[in-house]
Amino acid sequence: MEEINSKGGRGRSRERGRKEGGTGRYAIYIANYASGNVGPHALIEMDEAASDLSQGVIALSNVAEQAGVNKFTGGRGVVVGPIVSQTRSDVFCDNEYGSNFLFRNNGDGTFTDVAQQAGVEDPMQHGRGVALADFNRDGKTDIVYGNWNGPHRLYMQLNNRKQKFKDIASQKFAMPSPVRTVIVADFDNDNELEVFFNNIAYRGPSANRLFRVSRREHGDPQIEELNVGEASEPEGRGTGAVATDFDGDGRLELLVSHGESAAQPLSVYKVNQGTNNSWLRVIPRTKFGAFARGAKVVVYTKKSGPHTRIIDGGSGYLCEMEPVAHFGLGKDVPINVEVYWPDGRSVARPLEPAEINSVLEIHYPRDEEEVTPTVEIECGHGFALNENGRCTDKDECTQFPSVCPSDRPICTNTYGSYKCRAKRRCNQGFEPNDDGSACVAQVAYFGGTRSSGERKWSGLSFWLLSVSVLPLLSTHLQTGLL
Ligand SMILES: [Ca+2]
Ligand SMILES: [Ca+2]
Ligand SMILES: [Ca+2]
Ligand SMILES: [Ca+2]
Repeated sequence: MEEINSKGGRGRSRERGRKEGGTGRYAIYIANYASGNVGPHALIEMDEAASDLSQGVIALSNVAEQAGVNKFTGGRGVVVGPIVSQTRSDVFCDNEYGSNFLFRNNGDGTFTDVAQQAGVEDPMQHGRGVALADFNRDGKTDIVYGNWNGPHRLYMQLNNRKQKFKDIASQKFAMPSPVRTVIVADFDNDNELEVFFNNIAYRGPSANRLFRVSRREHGDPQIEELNVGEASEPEGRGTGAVATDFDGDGRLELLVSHGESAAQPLSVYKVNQGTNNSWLRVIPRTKFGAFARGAKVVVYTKKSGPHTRIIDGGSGYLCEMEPVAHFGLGKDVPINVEVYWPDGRSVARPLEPAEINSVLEIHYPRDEEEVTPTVEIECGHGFALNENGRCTDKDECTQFPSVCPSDRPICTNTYGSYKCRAKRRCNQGFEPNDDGSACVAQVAYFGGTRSSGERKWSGLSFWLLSVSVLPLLSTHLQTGLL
């Protein structure tokens, strides 16, 4: 512990169960700010062999080297949860003067940095607050973070390509600022998530900002800036912030702390909107009864599909979020809740109408509880129970081959729904691409080497092309997309 304190790491996050993905005991991930070859990232775990619980002795050890996370960097933000893994705890670090890390949990106590393959390295920027959420409700975890006076990022995890992300931040969202904490929460309980950027006024005013990121069917989420009201604090020296329901009315309050460059009092804000919206708060527990950091909570609704929250210990930056999955529901009705622990165990149970607008505690399953529940579980539109008693996407195209109308007969399955489109006909020399959204040049082969369809014409002399074939070719190029 001495080593850690002396390095002054700023982003801290608790992680449960490194070995085999979940022992029910917390570990602590520490992002250090390294100086040269001094101060690698640390991973502190309970050393069970050296501990004697009957005597009250709990020994800790730094296992970062064995785990493969002992990297040297300017560590800033850290967030832990199932990011590219289904339930195991992965680690994302946004760093300063160096590439970000995305440590995929290998399930054997080791991690592999997949940031480069995933497209989240962002090597030229200096990360600060970070949070995990599933903005488009496709079951894949997305990452949002702020860069210090650099473009802020909204990385959506792609559904079609494995463990890859793309930045969909709009120009306004990305606008550089001296950012500290970043919070994702549904502040007005309308069932769409907001992103709050806490900025520090350090060379002139810098207002805090709030964006709503709304899911769209078959498209990237829509991003709109909201009026953050008095929480804009243009002169605020904001350093940290948290969202929690202080007064128990089911709506989140926002607490902003200030300091570092000037002493200012804490501020606590209430949200004016959304008083008539429904909500649900879920608190999963470990087998020891502690808050289950690293757990994933999914609430299925009648109309708006599944909403996912990850209980993480240290997102934000210089602060720690509450270990509660807070769901705004708007006018929708929750029908089923599933909780996944880092070791892969899970429970599912239906939600009663009387449980809307309440706080639920969900305990780690006893052995007999994990089996398929005997009670009837509904999953809502587009989802159905699988053989394990968990809700999963319905593949409408396979289950109902004639689900699409005759004028748009080509069916593509999507998460929570499906798409129908017309058969695409392409001109000679072109063929539909994999998802049928465009015509692409047919692929031709010359002596075993692959080349594009246009190369077929290259065997002809250019002179000939210019006389008769070139007009034909250009017609194809213009009308290739029908
Ligand atoms: Ca997602
Ligand atoms: Ca909202
Ligand atoms: Ca409240
Ligand atoms: Ca589907």
